[in-house]
Amino acid sequence: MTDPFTPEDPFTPTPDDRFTFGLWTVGWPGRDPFGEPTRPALDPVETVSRLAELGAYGVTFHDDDLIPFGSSDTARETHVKRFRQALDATGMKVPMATTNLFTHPVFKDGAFTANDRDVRRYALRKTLRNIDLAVELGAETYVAWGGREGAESGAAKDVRTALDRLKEAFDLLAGYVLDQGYPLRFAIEPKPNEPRGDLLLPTIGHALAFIERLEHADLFGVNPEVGHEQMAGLNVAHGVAQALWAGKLFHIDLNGQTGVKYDQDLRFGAGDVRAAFWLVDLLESAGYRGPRHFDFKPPRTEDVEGVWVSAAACMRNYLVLKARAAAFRADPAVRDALAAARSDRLAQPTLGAGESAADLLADRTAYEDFDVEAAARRAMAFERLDQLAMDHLLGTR
Ligand SMILES: [Mn+2]
Repeated sequence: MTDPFTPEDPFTPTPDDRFTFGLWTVGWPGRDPFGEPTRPALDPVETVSRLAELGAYGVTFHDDDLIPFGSSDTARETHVKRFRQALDATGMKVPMATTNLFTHPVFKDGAFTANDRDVRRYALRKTLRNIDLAVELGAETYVAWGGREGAESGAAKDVRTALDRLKEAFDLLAGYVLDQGYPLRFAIEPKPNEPRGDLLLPTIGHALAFIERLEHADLFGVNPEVGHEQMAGLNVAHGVAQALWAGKLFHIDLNGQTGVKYDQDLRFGAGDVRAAFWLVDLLESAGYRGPRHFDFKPPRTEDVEGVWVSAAACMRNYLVLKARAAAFRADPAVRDALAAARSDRLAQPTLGAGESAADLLADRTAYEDFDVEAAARRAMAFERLDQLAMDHLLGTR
């Protein structure tokens, strides 16, 4: 058997695979609500070079990942310069950036929807400043995760008014991007809870509906995260499919989660591997062109070397699942099973070309002469199809 981490391995990533990682992912030192960090902070320069060696395409960042909060302008310039040199030296790209609007205590009641107006204005300034840097570094997508936009109690946050403020913020940011002529789009990241008891825009569906109310809705899409949908007990592939259907899948956060519990941020492929299989099958078959971005946390049991093992495994699992999904789709037995499941017929419009409600009412075969009992007796044969998928996923086919 081939060593999984040697170049001869067929699942060794290259930049063409478009794998990206947040600086905060591998850089997470392992601080959690119950324990101190178990690892040292990573220098972004080291992160860029290690990820480049592993075959990644690029990195992404929150402003504070790159420039520690409160840095002077001189220190800021130095941090950006070192980072840019690391990018130039490795060829790594920065396709996405985002703002940290949740760590500093000033954001304890949120940022764009904080009850305090001065906090909201500060949050907008912090975001505008990082948008300028994101564009300078070549980012095409700006992710907006609500962070602490939410509440723990009922009367503390008037949700309808908070959504007015959230719309106001996004309308301002989009207007700025248009005025500057920046080639940047926004991707809203839903999450149901954590760190707040309840967050605004908790699922992909909530975010898609919200976007339609924005002044520059065409500049906004979603950045679904696997684990965030699964924290709400939802089917992530279904949610991502709806985002694709709406033309709104601007970015994606890949990771792992085992059901409805705290935000685990496991490496991609760990957790619900069947959900990961169907998600990769969807992204690949739909021709999704964006980065495959990992937003995970190497468990705090790992040392720094373990961090790189975990990061490499995210990419490896994606490529393994991609190969398994391709084999599933190419299998003649699967094609037969899809035909037996009559999956192709779903693509046939329910009405004939130009058929009206009156025409349908006049069609006796659709109702009066329709043999309901015979149609009810037809088997759908989905189990055979699904077991073929299991066999491919498990490598037994
Ligand atoms: Mn997460």
